[in-house]
Amino acid sequence: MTLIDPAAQGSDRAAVIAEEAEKAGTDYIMIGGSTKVDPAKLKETITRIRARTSRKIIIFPGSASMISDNADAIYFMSLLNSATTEFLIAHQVMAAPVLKRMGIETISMGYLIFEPGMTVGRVGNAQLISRTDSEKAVAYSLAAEMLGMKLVYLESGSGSPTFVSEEVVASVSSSIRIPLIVGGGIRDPVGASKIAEAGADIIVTGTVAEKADRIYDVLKPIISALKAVPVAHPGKI
Ligand code: 1GP
Repeated sequence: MTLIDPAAQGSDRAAVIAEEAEKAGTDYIMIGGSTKVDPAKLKETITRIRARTSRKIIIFPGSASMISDNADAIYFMSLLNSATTEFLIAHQVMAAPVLKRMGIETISMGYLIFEPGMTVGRVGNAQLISRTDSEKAVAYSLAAEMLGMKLVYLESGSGSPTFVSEEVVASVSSSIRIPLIVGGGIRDPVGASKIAEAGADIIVTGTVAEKADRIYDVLKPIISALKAVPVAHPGKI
């Protein structure tokens, strides 16, 4: 999946990223980030992206104000390792009635932030999990599954210099039955293959395309490398 932060560039550039990402083989466009964005800009960005790709668009909200009725779905996510309740449940309580009225598909997700965490770790007041702490990662992921969440997302933070260790990905992947998403710091084919081989069902990249001059040329080898890895859990997604 390709993550586009509507706060990071204009809607024209966002649409170009989505178009190039689709050509390179991405399966979904995620739109969101931790920086506040005007709802009108979010909506416009989604409209522009939709005009240039046929990929489904899922909102990856940084707050209860990142809601738009022109996306295909929205992650209804909880930052499970936050030290405060704001991103654990408070934004969800604010958003739920709005989403209900809107009728948009919500996909529940347990969101876990690992070191270094970057902006989202700071904004989310996360009690960062070590990138090698399989025991804690598995415990949180099992808790997400037992709470009825449909996805688990292991996040190192956008632009992170490292990603979650393969050991953590493998341990979580073999412990839960729900699909596992891994993102943050994945920027080359070798990294993407390692995470896919460790058992991630979905891999998210954002920064690598946002920073690229030749988006297709950067994304194509990454997506091809991870798609060459046999699907971790056929039928899970
Ligand atoms: C951030 O996991 C995503 O939420 C993507 O991270 O920008 O480092 O690819 P990058």
